[in-house]
Amino acid sequence: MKKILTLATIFILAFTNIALAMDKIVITDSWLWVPPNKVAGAFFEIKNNTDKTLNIVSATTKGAKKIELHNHIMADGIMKMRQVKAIEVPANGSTSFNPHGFHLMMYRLDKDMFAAGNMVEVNFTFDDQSTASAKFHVMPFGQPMEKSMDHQNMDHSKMDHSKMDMGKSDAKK
Ligand SMILES: [Cu+2]
Repeated sequence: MKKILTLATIFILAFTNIALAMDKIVITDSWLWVPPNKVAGAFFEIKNNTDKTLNIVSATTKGAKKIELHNHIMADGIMKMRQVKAIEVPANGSTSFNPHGFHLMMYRLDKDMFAAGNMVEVNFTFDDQSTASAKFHVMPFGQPMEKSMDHQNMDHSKMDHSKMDMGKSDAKK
């Protein structure tokens, strides 16, 4: 009996070690592009393998003087960009950064480092002081999401298509 218990203990310890060996934070599909306005937008998936909610509170990279955390929100039918102080990555969950939602904005870029085809390393800091880093692939602007709107347009244009769709198309027939 004692032997069985010992074996069980060894098993539990082995599993614990596997769990500890797994990265707390995993960042995938990380890419960025530099629209004509010279402010880069960066996008990725981030997975939190811990039992605690983590909040991204800052990001830095060589070659950009400043990185802001942004979100896109709909206000009165218009898509607007907002700087946010932190972005949550739920416990044992993930958060998606994409051109239509959360994203990083990088300002005052080193043109050479941000040339298409390069890799740019970004370092993240979380609210528990832990850090993570990932390499971001610099894509040519307009790819791979040719149909997505660039930041400049999103910032200023009135995206009130939702209003147009609400019954008015029938009235015009
Ligand atoms: Cu933005």
